[in-house]
Amino acid sequence: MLFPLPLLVIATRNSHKTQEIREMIGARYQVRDATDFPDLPAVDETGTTFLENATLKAIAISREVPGIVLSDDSGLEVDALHGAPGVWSSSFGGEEGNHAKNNARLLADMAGRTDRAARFRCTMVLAKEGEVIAHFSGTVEGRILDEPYGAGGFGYDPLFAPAGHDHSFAELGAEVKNSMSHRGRALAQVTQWLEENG
Ligand code: ITT
Repeated sequence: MLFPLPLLVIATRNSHKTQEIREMIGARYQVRDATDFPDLPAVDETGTTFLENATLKAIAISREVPGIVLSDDSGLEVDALHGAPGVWSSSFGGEEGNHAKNNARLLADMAGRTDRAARFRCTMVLAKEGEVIAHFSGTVEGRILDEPYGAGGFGYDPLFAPAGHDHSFAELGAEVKNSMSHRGRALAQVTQWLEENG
């Protein structure tokens, strides 16, 4: 007899995040996200840290949907910009979720700078029925390129080359990105925790 895969609802409306998570764990979990539950409330990300915002999303969505909810708050930290865009990564260019404007602002702010060091950071929170169960974090170090390269991935991927690579995440492709990304590293801890804790 075949048992259905356990349901894991991702507290996001960013289809790229869901797609990456599904590529990494879709064989073990039935992955859904906030777009599969049209009546869910919008969550105001009023926190000043990734953990605060991930917690807000996980609590709000897990009050409304059955089972375990996983949130992902993530972004890019650039050393020469004192950690910006950080938790404001998705609206850095002035318009929420506009990746072209975000990338244009990043390139403008980085013009002429020799320190190109940066990292992606991802914090994930597991919650059930409005209560936080556990949280996890992953980072990937790298550098900001002088111009966008590649068409894969999303967000700042065309401008970010992970350490040890001369190509951007957008050029390296999903499999390579997932194997070393901030999201992949956080998610590996999530799945290990779920396996160990049922
Ligand atoms: P949800 O809040 O609905 O999950 P969001 O896209 O607004 O979606 P965040 O508030 O966590 O999510 O902002 C994440 C932003 O950080 C995202 O819009 C990108 O600009 C950037 N980002 C995060 N992970 C990235 C990745 O893997 N590659 C490129 N950019 C990324």
